[in-house]
Amino acid sequence: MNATLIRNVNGRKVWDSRGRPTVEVEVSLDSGVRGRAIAPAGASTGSGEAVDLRDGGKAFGGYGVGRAIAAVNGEIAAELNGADASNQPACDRLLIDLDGTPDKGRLGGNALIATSMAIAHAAAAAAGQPLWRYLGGDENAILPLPEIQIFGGGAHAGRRVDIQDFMVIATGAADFAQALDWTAEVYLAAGALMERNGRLAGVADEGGYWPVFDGNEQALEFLVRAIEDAGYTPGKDVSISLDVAASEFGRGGRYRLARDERDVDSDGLCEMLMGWLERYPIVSIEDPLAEDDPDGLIAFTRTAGMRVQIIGDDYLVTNAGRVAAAARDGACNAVLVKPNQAGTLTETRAALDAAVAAGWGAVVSARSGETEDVTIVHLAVGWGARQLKVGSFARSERMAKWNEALRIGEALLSQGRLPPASAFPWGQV
Ligand code: 2PG
Ligand code: MG
Repeated sequence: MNATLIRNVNGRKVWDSRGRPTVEVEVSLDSGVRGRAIAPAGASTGSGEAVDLRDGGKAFGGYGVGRAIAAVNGEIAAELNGADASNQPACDRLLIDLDGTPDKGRLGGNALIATSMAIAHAAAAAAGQPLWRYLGGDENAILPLPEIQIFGGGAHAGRRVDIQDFMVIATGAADFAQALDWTAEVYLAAGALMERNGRLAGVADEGGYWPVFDGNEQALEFLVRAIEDAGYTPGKDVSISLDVAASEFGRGGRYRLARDERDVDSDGLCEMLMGWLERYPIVSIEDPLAEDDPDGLIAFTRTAGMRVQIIGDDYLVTNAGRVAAAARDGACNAVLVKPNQAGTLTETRAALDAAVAAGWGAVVSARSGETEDVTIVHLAVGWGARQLKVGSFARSERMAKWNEALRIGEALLSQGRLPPASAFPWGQV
């Protein structure tokens, strides 16, 4: 018997945070040890990411995963039978070749990523280790700095405002637990502020407050006030991070800011964002321009890249080749790392490695459709990614991740300590 050989792969339909079906995979090894993982799902997706296999038709709004589950229990299980779970690259290679398409659409990115992550969990379990330690060892393991949403928007909030994520980063916190404490206070203060102003209307997809604002910039004004109301100094203790998700409202260099009733070109959007960087304590900005606007991204990075983190999400889709090319071109200075954009863990890791090689930042990220699965927290720690984005500070598909990080922190030699400020682009100026 070889303890780490795969004996069984079992797919089942489970449900995500939007009440949509998704794929869970359980991998069993020769020794009887098991690993399990669930695929998340995006709403604002990049056109270059691995695509989920969905059933279409009327049931569940077309989001059924019957075909993806059948792929797991059929072709994927047969192919992986006897493969060595402790050789993740070889297992992922089997999955990639078996699918055979550039976008993983035949077997489904959802089927592949759940399988790939379940293999890693099984291998870690066989080694008797938590996944973070199995991936990275003890010596340099450190918790990531959390990036936490306060207001949702864009595709996650019925396009009530155009900008997608208004987030905070506790740039002054000494450790992870303190970063969560401060964020909890800001989230609470933001809710109270919304209520006092007659704007409290529930939460968006990732648990941030529903954005009842008169314009995009008003969300920033409210966010600064919430930070102050909670007793912190904006830009020192707690800073602002945005995901503009500009691919959702821009194409061909034209952008429609519906909430502001404004149409702008690439230069106009850059100018608006530069104005925000002047007026608000913003340290990080994701997808400032659309995925089809590389010239705009290069121009924005040239202007703002020295003082702020510029993250590529839709533009880079967790793809190592794209990260390397963007680094050469001078577009962005950080990558968002979403395992299901790549489709396997090996490809996800390659994108992170490409970012590190370029001297870039990296933010491991959840999707807007999530579950209780906490794999990404282990990846962020085990791979040393230094930053983690999970959505807001409410709802258990989000809190499960923050809580898992607290547990991991207790086991680390670095305890809950966060990377030094100099590890981040905004700490270098
Ligand atoms: C993003 C993510 C998370 P989605 O754009 O970064 O906020 O959203 O999963 O819908 O792509
Ligand atoms: Mg994004």
